[in-house]
Amino acid sequence: MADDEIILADLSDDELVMQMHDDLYDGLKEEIEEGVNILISRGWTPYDTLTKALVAGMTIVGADFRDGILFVPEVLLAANAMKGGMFILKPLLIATGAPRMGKMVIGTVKGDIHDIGKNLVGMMMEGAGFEVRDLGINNSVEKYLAALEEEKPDILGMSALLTTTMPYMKVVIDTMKEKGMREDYIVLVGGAPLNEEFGKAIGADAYCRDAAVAVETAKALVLRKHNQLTA
Ligand code: B1M
Repeated sequence: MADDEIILADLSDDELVMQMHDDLYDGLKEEIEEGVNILISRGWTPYDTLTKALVAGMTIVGADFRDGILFVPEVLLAANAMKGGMFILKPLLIATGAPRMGKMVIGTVKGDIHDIGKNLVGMMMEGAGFEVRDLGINNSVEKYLAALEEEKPDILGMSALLTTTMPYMKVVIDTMKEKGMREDYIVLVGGAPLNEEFGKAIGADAYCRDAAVAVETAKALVLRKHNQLTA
């Protein structure tokens, strides 16, 4: 072992989180997995581990990607490391014993292959008691509609990370309107380039800034829908 090798378990919580940001940046999947396991063993909640160590680290990657300091291959490695950490956290986020809340179909829109945020929303929704059918990435309007027919969910969730793909959400919502099925579902949208105004403009029920907001919004709107149905 090299003298200067860092022993993650010897670091304080703050040092470990900083080191995990560096390791995520460098795409070191095994180190990220080890770091996640250490934080959990120290009593960190899965949610804090996810947001403070992983999501915050990915924000740094995003800034340097934007500024041309990092390129696609490095960002793919960082994404792979992040997924390694999320894989460990997934069962912990889901195993909350929350009562059954409803069902959601979620997918990233056509032309877009970003899936980390969407996966995170899916995990947190499952943790909150929703059944989730994940359609993956690059979904055409036909794929969304087929899944709605098949699953009859309460909620359709759509994710887009590119300014060039976010308008596709309107294509899906407009097609739902044309087919007279828009009102049968709660439509939630999210992704880094979106905002509340965009959500309103395309006719979604709500824009969700992050996974925690998606869960809160979903719970509130499902409750409202059930109250309307029983009124
Ligand atoms: Co891409 N990429 N990327 N990328 N990438 C961004 C999005 C970008 C902002 C980077 C930058 O320039 N700063 C930029 C978009 C610019 C723009 O359109 N304005 C960009 C670009 C340009 C590209 C390419 C075009 C690069 C190229 O090829 N030249 C290309 C496009 C490929 C395509 O999709 N067709 C590309 C490719 C890639 C990789 C494949 C390398 C990789 C994706 C790997 C993967 O996902 N499996 C990648 C990554 C990792 C990023 C960044 C760095 C990180 C995204 C991420 O995972 N964030 C990203 C920079 C950034 O966003 N800051 C960037 C972490 C995640 C937890 O956050 O996804 O925002 P986020 O999800 C949040 C919320 O947004 C919300 O909740 C989540 C959790 O809190 N949310 C929802 C998301 N979806 C939701 C759905 C909901 C509700 C809430 O439904 C109800």
